[in-house]
Amino acid sequence: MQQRTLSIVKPDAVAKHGIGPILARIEKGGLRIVAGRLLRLSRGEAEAFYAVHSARPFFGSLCDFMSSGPVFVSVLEGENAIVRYREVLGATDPAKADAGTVRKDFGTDVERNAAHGSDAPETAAQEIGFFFSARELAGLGVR
Ligand code: 3AN
Repeated sequence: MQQRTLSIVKPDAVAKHGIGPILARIEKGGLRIVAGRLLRLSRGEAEAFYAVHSARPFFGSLCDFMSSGPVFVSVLEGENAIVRYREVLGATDPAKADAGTVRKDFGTDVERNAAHGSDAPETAAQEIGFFFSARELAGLGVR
């Protein structure tokens, strides 16, 4: 099943010059980058993006971190893209991530874990719409 998913290279990985290497792993993993942009989230935008976690104890710290520097947001497309990208990323906690995964190699801890990938089709659609318009994505899939 062809799917799209949202990727965010987080501020920690951008600061470590991780954009290029992480995009290379995405492409080596068989996923196509169909949209992408460097931007900095405001604190309010980070709160809106992570609204589902607003009751969690780490919410404030997570939003501070996500608005602390530039991020690279992109839309990835491919066969089972959601699960496939989460395999490229590895476990949420870099200490538990498999060797060769993005979070193992670029992450520091559960908060500063280098990159985000959507976790389900509904959240992927919502998260893609948070950053990209339908117009930006029209006609960009490679066939
Ligand atoms: P994932 O991003 O792997 O789907 P979630 O949905 O459990 O993981 O968590 C969303 C984000 O919240 C994570 N990417 C991580 O940055 C942050 N997070 C999760 N658990 C913690 C925690 N215990 N402390 C700080 N931040 C956390």
